[in-house]
Amino acid sequence: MIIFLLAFLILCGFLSYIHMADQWKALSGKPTEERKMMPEVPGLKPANPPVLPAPQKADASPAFSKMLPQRPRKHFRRGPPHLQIRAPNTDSKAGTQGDTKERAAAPGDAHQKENTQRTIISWRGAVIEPEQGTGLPLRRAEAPAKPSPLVTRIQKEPALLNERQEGVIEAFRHAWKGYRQFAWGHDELRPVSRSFSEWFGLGLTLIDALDTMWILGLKQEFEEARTWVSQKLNFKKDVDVNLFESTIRILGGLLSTYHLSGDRLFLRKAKDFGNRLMPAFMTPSKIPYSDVNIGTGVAHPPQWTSDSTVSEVTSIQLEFRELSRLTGVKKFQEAAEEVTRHVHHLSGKKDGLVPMFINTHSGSFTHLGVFTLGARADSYYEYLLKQWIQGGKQETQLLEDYLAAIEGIKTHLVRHSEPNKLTFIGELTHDRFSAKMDHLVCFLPGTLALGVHHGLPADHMELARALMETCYQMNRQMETGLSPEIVHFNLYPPTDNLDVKVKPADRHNLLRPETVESLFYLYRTTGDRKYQDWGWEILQSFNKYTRVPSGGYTSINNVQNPHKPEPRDKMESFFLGETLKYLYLLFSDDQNLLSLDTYVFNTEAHPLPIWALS
Ligand code: DMJ
Repeated sequence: MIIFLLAFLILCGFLSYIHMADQWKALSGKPTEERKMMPEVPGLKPANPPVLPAPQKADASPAFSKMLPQRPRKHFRRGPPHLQIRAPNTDSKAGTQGDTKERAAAPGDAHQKENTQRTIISWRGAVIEPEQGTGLPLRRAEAPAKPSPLVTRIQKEPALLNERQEGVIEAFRHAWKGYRQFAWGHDELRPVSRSFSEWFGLGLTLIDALDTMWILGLKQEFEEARTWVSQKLNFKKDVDVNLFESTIRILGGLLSTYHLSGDRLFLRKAKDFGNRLMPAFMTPSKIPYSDVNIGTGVAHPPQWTSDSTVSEVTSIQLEFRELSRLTGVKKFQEAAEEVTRHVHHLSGKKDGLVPMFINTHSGSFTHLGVFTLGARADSYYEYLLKQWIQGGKQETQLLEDYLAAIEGIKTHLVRHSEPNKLTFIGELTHDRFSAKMDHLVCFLPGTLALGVHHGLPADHMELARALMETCYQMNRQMETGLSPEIVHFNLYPPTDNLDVKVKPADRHNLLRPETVESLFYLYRTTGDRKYQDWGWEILQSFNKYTRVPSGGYTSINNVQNPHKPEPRDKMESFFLGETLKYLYLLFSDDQNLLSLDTYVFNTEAHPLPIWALS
């Protein structure tokens, strides 16, 4: 009897074990795909990281000299594609555009031969439905936008490309080749190790590069990326994003791509993403937190402080305002403009200059007395001007703050270096001047020139030209021809002939756009071809010292050592979103290619329409 009972109990235990094991397997198997998608953000490591081909050592030869672009060919016609305006596509409306076309080589398949013949795909970004597209802008978020003739005009008139534009296209293709092969759908390419890195886990480079592909006329690449957005981009993820960075790159990228392509997929994605960012504004002061979890809707400041960065909270307005205008949903614009109004009235400024931090509880500036045009303050100034332009030059408070700030800059931060008297922008710490200038500050000559283009005082242009020369010299005086992250200017005659000194910790170059961004504005507004020549020199330096043979470009550690620039193994998304786009536009002689009278570029180089006066 006892033996029988024991045997029965063992049998029952065995059967229930099999049943439970099946359930465990089902439970742990289900989220596998989700885990693969999880970003590698601090404190949120994927349990099961995506499988990649084992990284191989790339030829990290410092000179990369064999990889210099071939002498570009003579003029020939290309550029933005001829597009057919088709009848509305039901597929597109449903948000499930077929994307059924076969491809010989799937992106991210590192084993696939690059020269595999691919099926020619049609250009579908052109589906422009009568009720969609770039709106004739309204000043306020009162109604959804109407279609704009701008979109079709850009597409119908292929530009005459010159050799230098061809050089940019070649560089873009090389960068894209690396991203496509080794980092497809991930945030950033690590070109040397032929792998990728994640920041938000949202395909950052792909989204940042969408409108660049459109502008450069890279149909096939655009279409393939669009398919990824349609099928794989999912914002329903338990992941923290930085409000500012994701706004300027993702929201800005989606909105501008919608405007250029007229494809509502991008607007739908932008609206979804914008909604997920909104919890960031739920703070006691309405000054948004730096981070927000787009899956859970929980927003928070950085771990070490309840402060936000001033440039971050004041450089999301172009995008949120435009999102409201397009969707008719007012909350985006209202939340962003509340911040602008609040900062406008705050004390703690010095002749229009703002501190670098602001507290999300009290709403006051913190760390008072420190003023810079570099990191943490830079785009506050840029967005004052650009919002004023975006809104049809109606919002005089923005203009007043901008003009006051430029006077503050002239009074407190502008100096001249020795021996060559380069005009530069330094920093102020409790009334002590420091001759330190971030490369980030090189956005300023372009912004000043843009203001003059829109009717602001002509003396701003003098400062713009002088600063442009300085930013060029920050590149030129380096052995690689590429600017370091930070320079210090000599205020007294040095023993050598150089105006610029670089500290060992500041010698890196992250493929940033600011110098070429300003060159674009200076060329557009003056027509002086030397700015194109300077941009061409910089592109050649990128090709010589940062290009990775197997695909992609890399940040480098030492711009002063042409023999050993030390690749950092990362291609930032803004290299495709901004640097190459601005170079392409700089080399164009077509003033109507994204005219400064029609578009305003956000701080990540995504063009948004200027609202027409109603
Ligand atoms: C970009 O994300 C934007 O240009 C931003 O305004 C500053 N930093 C990078 C480029 O340097």
